Amino acid sequence: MFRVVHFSDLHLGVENYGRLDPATGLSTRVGDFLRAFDHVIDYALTQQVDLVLFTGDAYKNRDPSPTLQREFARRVVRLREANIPIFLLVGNHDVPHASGRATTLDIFHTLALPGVYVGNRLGLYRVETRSGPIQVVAVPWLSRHRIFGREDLRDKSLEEVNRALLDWALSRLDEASAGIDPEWPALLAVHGVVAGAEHGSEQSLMLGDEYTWAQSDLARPEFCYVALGHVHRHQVIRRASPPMVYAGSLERVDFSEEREDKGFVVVEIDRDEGGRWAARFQFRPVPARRFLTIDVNIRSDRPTEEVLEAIEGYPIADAVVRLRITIPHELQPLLDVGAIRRALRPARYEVISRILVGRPRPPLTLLTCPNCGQEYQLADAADRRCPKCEVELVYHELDPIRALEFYLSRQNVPAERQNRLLSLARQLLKELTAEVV
Ligand SMILES: [Mn+2]
Repeated sequence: MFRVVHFSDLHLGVENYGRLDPATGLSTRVGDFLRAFDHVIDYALTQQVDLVLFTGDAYKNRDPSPTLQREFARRVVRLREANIPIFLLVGNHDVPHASGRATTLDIFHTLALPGVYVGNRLGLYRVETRSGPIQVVAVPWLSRHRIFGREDLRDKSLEEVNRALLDWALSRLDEASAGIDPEWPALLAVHGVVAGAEHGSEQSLMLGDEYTWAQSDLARPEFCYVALGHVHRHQVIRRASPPMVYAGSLERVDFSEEREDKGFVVVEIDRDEGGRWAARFQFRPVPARRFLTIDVNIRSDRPTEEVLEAIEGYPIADAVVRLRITIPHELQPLLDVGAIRRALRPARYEVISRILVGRPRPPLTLLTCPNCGQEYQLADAADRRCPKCEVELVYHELDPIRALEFYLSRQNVPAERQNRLLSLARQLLKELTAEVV
């Protein structure tokens, strides 16, 4: 019997909802991700599994910092020293934009460490384990630029390119599958989207130009288990042999994953009654950082007390907490945000957003000439008349961006700097109003 640990989508370097930890120089969220990773490694070591199979996306991006690379390598070495091989499949976040550049995992291939395998090309790999060889057919993320030349891609639609990519991959997959020795178990490891997969939050990490595998393309009888990576929600795509399973990510990226279990999959491979290799699998949760949303709908004119009372009912200790307060506009000044923050102190990290109900006061009122359209501030037009047209000015409400624009132009801020400040202001405003309806 063989036992394999299948985990995926580590995404070291994701830092949202984290603070800088002065002791490590890393975000506290990176600390969370490493702790979950340690959990997987510890399990593999204490259970003395035969193989650890990682199905891609080691880091948040293609250029991980040396510190993140060191932390990743440290954990690979722990397995290596225990003679447990690890197979590292290349995911889309590991692939560089230019074909000549290395993937984030290529360094392990270059170092040629015994027991460390890098699935950076579509093909058949033979992994030596203490229980005998396991064959892995690796299907890394298929990068258009790595497979086709620029000329091949010219004038092709995205659909045509993706179809060509899958056709190319399927013929390679046929070749690789033909080389499998039925004497030993064979696994298929794929980083990508399989039809029927339910996406979670990783949408925000995706590129939007993805190709999709048909289940029938991958459910080949040569394999006893299809290990999937890329989609962060753990899910079983197919239960019948060969089972097709997304291990899912080890930590939550954002609140859309609040209710998802995070963990890894333990696969047991043995011969069935017919003598063929077959797999059973089990999901094992890791203690991922808890995410918790608290919604408070203000019903009285004592909003702070209402919020504090609501917080008391939740297990906020050590969780990443999102507090959403729905409050009438006129009550907002009564909200004691300092007191609310103090109440949230046991949380690991807190986000407080307000959903304002009712009509806001205009941030700035200006006067406009109905004739020439020239805008004036009150101080500049004391008699409420346009100095040029001599007609009465009308009040004019400005949204914050227009108001800033007006202010900057009156301050004679250079045009280039104006544009930069306005674009930053738009960004800020977008963040501030993201939760406001
Ligand atoms: Mn991915």
